[in-house]
Order: sequence, then C-alpha cells, then structure tokens
Amino acid sequence: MAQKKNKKARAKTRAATKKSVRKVMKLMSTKKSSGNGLPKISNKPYGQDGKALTGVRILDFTHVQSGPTCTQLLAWFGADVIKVERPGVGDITRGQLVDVKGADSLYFTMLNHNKRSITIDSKHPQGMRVLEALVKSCDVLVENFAPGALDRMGLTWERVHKLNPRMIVASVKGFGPGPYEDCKVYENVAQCAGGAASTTGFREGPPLVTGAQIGDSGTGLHLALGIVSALYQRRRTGRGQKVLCAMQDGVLNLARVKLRDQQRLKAGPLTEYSQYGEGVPFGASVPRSGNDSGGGQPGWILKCKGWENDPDAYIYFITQAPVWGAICDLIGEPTWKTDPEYATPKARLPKLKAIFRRIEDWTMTMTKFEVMEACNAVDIPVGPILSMKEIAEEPSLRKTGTVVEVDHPTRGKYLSVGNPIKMSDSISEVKRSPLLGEHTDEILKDVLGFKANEIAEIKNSGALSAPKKEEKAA
Ligand code: CAO
Repeated sequence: MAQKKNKKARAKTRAATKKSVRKVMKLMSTKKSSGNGLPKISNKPYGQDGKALTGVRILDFTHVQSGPTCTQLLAWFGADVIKVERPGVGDITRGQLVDVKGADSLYFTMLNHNKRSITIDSKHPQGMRVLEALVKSCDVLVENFAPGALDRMGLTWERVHKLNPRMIVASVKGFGPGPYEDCKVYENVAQCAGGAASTTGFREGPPLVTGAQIGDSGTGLHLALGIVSALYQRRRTGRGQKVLCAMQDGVLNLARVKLRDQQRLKAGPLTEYSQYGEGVPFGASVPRSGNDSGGGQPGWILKCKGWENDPDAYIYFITQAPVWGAICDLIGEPTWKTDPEYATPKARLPKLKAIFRRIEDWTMTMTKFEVMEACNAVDIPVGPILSMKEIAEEPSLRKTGTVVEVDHPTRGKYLSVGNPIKMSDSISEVKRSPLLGEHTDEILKDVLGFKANEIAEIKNSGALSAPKKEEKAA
C-alpha cells in the first residue's frame, strides 16, 4: 500500500516537474510568445518570479576550483546543478586543507553552494547508464577534467550530442589547441602562462603570482558567460554546442592591458611606469610595474599610521589629474598647484617617486581610514588595504550578502562569499554545499525516473558506492 502511494507521489512529482519544464520551454520559445518574441511582462513583484536560470538543469562534472566556481554561479542564478562525484571520495577538495576533522573542507564548501550531489562511478557500465540518463535530461554538461578524460569515459562530444542534441558541453582546460593542449594545469601555472606573473611584482624581484584566483575562478566566470550565451543561442537554433575556456586565455583576457603596453613599447618608454621617472631603460618586454597603476592616472601604495606593526596599514593613493589641486592643499604643498615643475601631469611624471614620498609623509600621520575620509571628502580616489580579517568583519559586506554566514551539518557555521553579481529579479540565497552523494536517491527517482527495482539493480552493481554494498529492492 505504502509502495503504491510512494509510486503515485513520484509519478505526480514527475508530472509536475515535466509540466513546469514545459511551461518554461514554452516561455523560452520565441515563436510561441507574444510581442517582440518576448513573453508577457510579469506582474509578480520583483524577486518573486523565479530566478534567471529557473528550468535549466546542469550536469556538473567539475572538480577543484575552476569548474565549481562556474557551476556555483549558475546555481545561484537558479539552475538545478547536479554535481557528479566519484563514490567514496568525491571532489578531491572535500578533503584538502581540512580545518575541522571529519567535515568537508572550506575549500569545498565555499565553491559548491546550492548544488545537489550524486555519486557515480563513471567507469562502471551501470554508472554510465545513470550518466547517460543525466545527459538526456540536462541542458548543460560542465567539466574541467584533464584533457581527454571525458572522452576516455566514453562521453565524447559525438556521443553526448547523439544522446541529446540540445546539450551544451562546457569545458575548462589549461590551454587551448596548440603545443600545450594536453597539459594538466593549476591556478599558478595559468597565471604564469597567461602573462600575469611576468608583469606582476617589483622590477628588481622575480615574477609574482597574485592571491586572487584569476586562473581558476576567473576562468570559471568566463565559462559561465559562455554557457548562458550558448543557452540563449539555443533558443534560436534549438541545438547545443561546445564551449571551451582555456585558463591561459582567461588570464590573458584579464591581463589585456599588459598586451596593450607591450605594443606601446614600440612607440617609446611607458611614461606612466615609475621606472621611466627613475631613468631605468625599458627592455623588449613589458616590465613588472610594482604598485604602479595600470591606467593613465599614477598611483602607489603608501604607508599609514601604524605601518610599523600592522602589515596592512597602507593605502593606495591615486594622483588623479583633476584633483591635483586638492591633493596639494591636503598635504600642505599649495605652491605645487601653480609651480610649472609640478602643475601638469607631464611635469610630474619624472618625479613621481619623490611626489609619492611627500604624500606619504602626510598619510603616515593618519590611519588608512582617516586618510580615506579626508580624501573622499574632496573626491581623491584612494583605497585602504583591507585585510581578510577586516573584510570578514565589515558590516556593509554582510548586509549586501557579499559575505555570508552559512550553517553546515558537520562543520557548523562558516563564512563564505555570496554571489557577487546582484540582480533585482533573481535574488541569490546561499545554501550549504551538499554532503557526498546526499541527493543520489532523489536524483535517481525524481530527476531520472528510475523505478525502485532499477535503482536497486544499479546500486547493487556497486556503480554508486565505494566500497561495494549489497542492497535490495524497496
Ligand atoms: N568516476 C570514475 N572516474 C572518475 C570520476 C568518476 N566519477 N571522476 C573523475 N574520474 C577519473 C577521470 O576519468 C580520470 O581518469 P583517467 O585519467 O583514467 O581518464 C581521473 O579521474 C582523473 O581526472 P583528472 O586527470 O582530471 O584529475 P587530476 O587530479 O589528475 O588532475 C587537474 C586535476 C585539475 C590538473 C586536471 O583535471 C586538469 O588539468 N583540468 C583542466 C584544467 C583545470 O580545470 N584546472 C584547474 C583546477 S583548479 O586549480
């Protein structure tokens, strides 16, 4: 009796899901909608008519950081993200940099919010049966395996496309086609190969990588844009496509101003680099520019009160031309406003180092926040160097949901970064990351529609668990 009831309930859920997917598809179909090919304007209050990606289902075959960043964003925008993980182990980051024994690491939890987890051994025939069912019922497959790994599993583009011609297959790889395409790549490899490291750091020192994960999270962001664009194109063409983001390309895109400067070198020295003012000749490649600003407004990091003991008591100070007069007044050098040696940006270029030293004499008399207050009052752009401690405690970031506190059943409360992209009609809630395989059963039943005896057969085969467990049909 209970079994019959369950069966009925599942059939009802499946029918409801199919109905709501049909509704979304109908709305997405330009032919059937009204006006300019758009549906009627919703009369529901903003933030209460679903989310941007409601109705989109993602087969999330990502691991470590680059891919998970991408699928986490899609999940925040309302996509149903089903993370496929290797039985028993899961995403390797679950167990990396562990701070709470026995709990998923912050590395994992902070990159996998709002997702569901299913464990599948993709190399097991029954595992492939489940994966193929997922391919048929999802809109996008996202993966960032080493080159060739997906093909070796049997999920070549041709196979996926045959199973589901509407499927978008989105990949992060270290390099695009070329001499390095078969290489495995991590964050810092990409920062180096994408041109960022050679242009970061001080001229006298070695290349430097940055703490911002421009290779991993940066490429994940690029991939997310590729995916939503492909979903948009699919509304017109009806078919899926491959989306590839190479980490080298993503980093280079973010370092594009340095390729700009590489070409400017032909026209003479880069006058806004402090090296020019110091009389140091330029070589054949863009040099490391320390804390020089990357644009036409010179800037530098200056000490503030307390710098001797606080490694973050510094401020980024920009000598923007239109507020030069205000800077001179603030630092007590009013004659610099009219002195031809200082009055124009061109005259100042060769002596920027000395000018910043003079400004620093002033900034050192105040805390970074006092400097910020004094400068902002007269529109001088400055940036306090905020430590991660200060960011974690900043009330305004908590208020906007950029820093959020999340509760987790095994690790307790922790801080995370919420969705940095704020939308007025698609409001993100941050939900904790899934436990390994937490949603295996509900995905098999409710998403894929497997019957109890089929689920038992799949489970008994060992394709979803490690070590192998015997289970009987319910
Ligand atoms: N069931 C069975 N096998 C699975 C599986 C599952 N659910 N999920 C993964 N595997 C297998 C893969 O099929 C692969 O097996 P083969 O090599 O036999 O084909 C194996 O696990 C390892 O996958 P991998 O090579 O991707 O993993 P790795 O740890 O050796 O390499 C990384 C990691 C990140 C270097 C590599 O995946 C890569 O270069 N990815 C592309 C670039 C990228 O995203 N880098 C950023 C990582 S974040 O810093």
